[in-house]
Amino acid sequence: MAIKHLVLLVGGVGGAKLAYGFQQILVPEQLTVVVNTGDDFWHYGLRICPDLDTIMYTLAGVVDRKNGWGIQHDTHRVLGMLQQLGENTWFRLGDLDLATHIIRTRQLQEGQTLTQVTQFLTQHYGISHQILPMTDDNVSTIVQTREHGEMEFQPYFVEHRWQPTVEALTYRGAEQARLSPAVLDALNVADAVVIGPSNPWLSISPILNIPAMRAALRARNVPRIAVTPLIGGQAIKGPTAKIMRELAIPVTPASIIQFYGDLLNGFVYDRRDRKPSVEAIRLFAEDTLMLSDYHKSNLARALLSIIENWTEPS
Ligand code: FO1
Repeated sequence: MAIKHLVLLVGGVGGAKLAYGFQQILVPEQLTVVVNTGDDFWHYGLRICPDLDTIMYTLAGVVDRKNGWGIQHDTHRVLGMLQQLGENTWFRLGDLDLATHIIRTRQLQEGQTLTQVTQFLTQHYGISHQILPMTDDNVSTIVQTREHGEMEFQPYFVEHRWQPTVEALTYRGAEQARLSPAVLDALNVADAVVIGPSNPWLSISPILNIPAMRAALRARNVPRIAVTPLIGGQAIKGPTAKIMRELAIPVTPASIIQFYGDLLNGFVYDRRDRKPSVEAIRLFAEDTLMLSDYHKSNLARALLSIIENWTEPS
């Protein structure tokens, strides 16, 4: 069966690689990328949506490939001047990147939803595939740390380089958050849902903690497949393994499967790893290390083949 519509749930850099892979092999009508907004925050009076921008810049082909976020060849003159004026410039905003935040902030203040603003920005960046924030309501990931108590996400992740010890995570606003009509429409027509290899605790949980999202996923009797964020007991980038250790969770793909629970009916682990000993879910071994654009499309193609060959048990 050829796929009609795939919904991809993602966070930032890791998820962006898989989104790029799907962008290469699916036409715009076949793909919606739903993005975590739990990392969003206000900075210098601007609304910054790091994961949305990472996905947007990646699909527009302008992302800084070294960092995985921000715009390639950007300069930091504004940041330099802010530093001269005595600011602690821990969050590195590029000069070109600032334009996105200025436009977004103004449009939000004029009363547009984040979905509408994102549609405007993606159109102007020449992206045809649909990128949607997980919700138009405010959700903030809050990190409870041993050293500093409760921290907002960006100070934890960027200013403190995810070094504080995580004791717990909460997703402020998620319980009350609603799904936008655009996200609901995409889920209603989806014949597959893929959870990208993003950090389950930091990037995917904010999405799944919206009750309507969990309900919409459970209502879809379609392949719901997560891609492992771990290879050989390590995260490719970022603190997934570190956070799992701090939360006393074994750093294995089986723990990720357990974490997602009944929201999944399929899981892709890395072919370098041993098959997780988990029943009641379909397991697939693939090369999940997306070092090049070729690997990104290959993983997307492998997922598509899994979905197209999916048959419900009779
Ligand atoms: N990540 C960093 O590690 N350091 C930064 O200074 C930084 C700045 C930044 C600016 C704009 C943007 O859209 C993203 C930025 N990121 C930065 C990435 C980002 O904050 C995190 O990778 C995500 O929130 C986690 O997915």
